[in-house]
Amino acid sequence: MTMSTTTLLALLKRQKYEFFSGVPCSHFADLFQRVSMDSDIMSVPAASEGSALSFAVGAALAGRRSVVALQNSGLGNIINPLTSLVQVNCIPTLLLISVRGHVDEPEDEPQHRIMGASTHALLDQLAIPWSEFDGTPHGFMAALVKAEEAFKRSLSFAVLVRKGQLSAGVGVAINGEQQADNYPLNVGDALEIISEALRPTDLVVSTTGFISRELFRLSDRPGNFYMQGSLGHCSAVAAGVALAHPSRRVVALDGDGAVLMHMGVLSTIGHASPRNFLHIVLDNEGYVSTGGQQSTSATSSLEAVAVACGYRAVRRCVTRAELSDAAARSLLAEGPHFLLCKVNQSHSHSLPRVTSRYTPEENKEAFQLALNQPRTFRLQAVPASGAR
Ligand SMILES: Cc1ncc(C[n+]2csc(CCOP(=O)(O)OP(=O)(O)O)c2C)c(N)n1
Ligand SMILES: [Mg+2]
Repeated sequence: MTMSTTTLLALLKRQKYEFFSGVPCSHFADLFQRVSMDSDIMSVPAASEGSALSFAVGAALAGRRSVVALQNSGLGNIINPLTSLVQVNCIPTLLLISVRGHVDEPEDEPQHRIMGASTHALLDQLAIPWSEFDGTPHGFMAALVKAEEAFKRSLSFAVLVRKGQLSAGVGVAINGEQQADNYPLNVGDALEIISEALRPTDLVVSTTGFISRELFRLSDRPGNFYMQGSLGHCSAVAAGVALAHPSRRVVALDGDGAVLMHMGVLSTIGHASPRNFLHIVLDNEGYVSTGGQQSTSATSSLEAVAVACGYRAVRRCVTRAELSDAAARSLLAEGPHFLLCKVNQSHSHSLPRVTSRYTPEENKEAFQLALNQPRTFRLQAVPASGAR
């Protein structure tokens, strides 16, 4: 059974919900775009699930009923404010949790397997009552009534949403791809240009979602470690490799949503300052892997953050020529480098999954083999323009 996001919003409004925040999942269809256009509900696109919940708590303190939407992978980001803020202060909140890796869907991606099998037990352990959405308006209303009962006992309540249960709303079509259309390159173009600048010995750690899948499609090699899950942690993994292996050049291929989720890591990288490290952010101003929901990178200057955090050289590229020059220069001079590349939201129509060829463990083993080959590189003294 499937219910539209228009109906979902209407039912939330009937129950007097007035504030929405969250981090997208593809299961939510166009919910995030639709709520952002709804004048009856104030919405904040949060960088992480923990801050989404905290915004909701702030709104609740100010007297507004709040709902937070997240993927079950985001439970890891939410548990601290959920337990130490929401539960301790008795500020009950409605959670809409999309369930990836449900035990009934063994074909789902491996990064969701453990959380998929643990979501219900985790909520039970935290004493958060929940109900599984059945895909009907009646079922959603019944869940909202149960939420009311929980709120009376100062408890939060979770509604668990499965794949295919929410469909795009009716009325004005919302196309997430329109936002960054004005940039000439897409992720595939950018990865081709970057790949040309790489040496066979360079190591690459790529972020979860379409960026890893495009890299796998265009340039699969043993020196690629494809992150699946752990959104926002790709640059720390890559910088960890760079610090532990100073004789190898290491590249993090990141997304804007991922960087925003754990932006504090930029300060750590600037502080640790691995000279053999290049951080490339493919910024399409949205969460394209989950449907093109808007991120907040269009109104932030991630490159200015990197400068302020102590990266040695920072560049912003939009065109093919700019990216090609910046990638070549960054790979020759001492880092840490930060290269922000604005890209549009288009992708190849058939993006293969990394798991069609490797299990995560096989990918790790291939990467470690590539890492332990004793070839080294020497940094050359080419000044990167835009160096601070
Ligand atoms: C903690 C967590 N929250 C949400 C998700 C769902 N998710 C997977 S990929 C993705 C989008 C990431 O956006 P960005 O880094 O900008 O890459 P893009 O998809 O735009 O290439 C999201 C939200 C997740 N995997 N983990
Ligand atoms: Mg993005």
